[in-house]
Amino acid sequence: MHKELLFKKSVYAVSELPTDSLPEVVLCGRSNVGKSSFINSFFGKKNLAKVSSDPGKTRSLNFYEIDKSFYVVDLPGFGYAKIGLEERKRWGKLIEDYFKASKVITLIFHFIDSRHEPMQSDIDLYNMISFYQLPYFIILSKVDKLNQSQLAAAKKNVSKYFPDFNFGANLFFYSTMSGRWKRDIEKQLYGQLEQAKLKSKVANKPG
Ligand SMILES: Nc1nc2c(ncn2[C@@H]2O[C@H](COP(=O)(O)OP(=O)(O)OP(=O)(O)O)[C@@H](O)[C@H]2O)c(=O)[nH]1
Ligand SMILES: [Mg+2]
Repeated sequence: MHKELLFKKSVYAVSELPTDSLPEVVLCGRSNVGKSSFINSFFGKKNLAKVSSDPGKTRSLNFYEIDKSFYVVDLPGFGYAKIGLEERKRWGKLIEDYFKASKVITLIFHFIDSRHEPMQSDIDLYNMISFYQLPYFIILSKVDKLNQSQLAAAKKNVSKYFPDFNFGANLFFYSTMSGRWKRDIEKQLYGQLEQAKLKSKVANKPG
């Protein structure tokens, strides 16, 4: 399905954002939840995004261009204490500036490790982004590490903190170890991109 995948650029300041207006699908969440791994697994290219078992791997906004039609934007993870306070502040500001500056963010994927309860920083992130009223999905990652009853508990945990999220609608499972969960996310992703395209056509209509 995805033919052409390429790393476009790393962005360290909003002045460096791409200017070609392709829609942007943003991956955010705590450090080490599997955002970068998702890119490689979901789009089927092994070493496209840099992955590490050490949290704090992604240090800039990384833009990946998919089929010349949209960007996937991999954000630095938050919540990792070993990254210095100054660096964390800089990332936080960069992320907020990015949400303010970009006019083409189409969809948010917020990753939460399915083994852990959502944390205050997840709620803070949600509150910051929900201001922009963008389509928003929560992805519970690494579900290969859980058994059936733990999976059910993980869903429940999310609804405790995020009551507006329903499994299959805007809450999904994902594992890089299995293709099982990919189709549902793919459907939502392409559905949202299609809707955004229609909206921008209406907005740009002459007269
Ligand atoms: N078992 C399992 N491991 C995973 C999965 N996804 C990611 N991992 C592992 O989790 C670790 C962190 O993955 P990354 O993709 O680098 O996480 P990240 O969210 O990009 O982290 P930062 O760049 O620090 O924000 C790596 O060791 C991955 O191999 C998954 O679905 N299942
Ligand atoms: Mg990363």
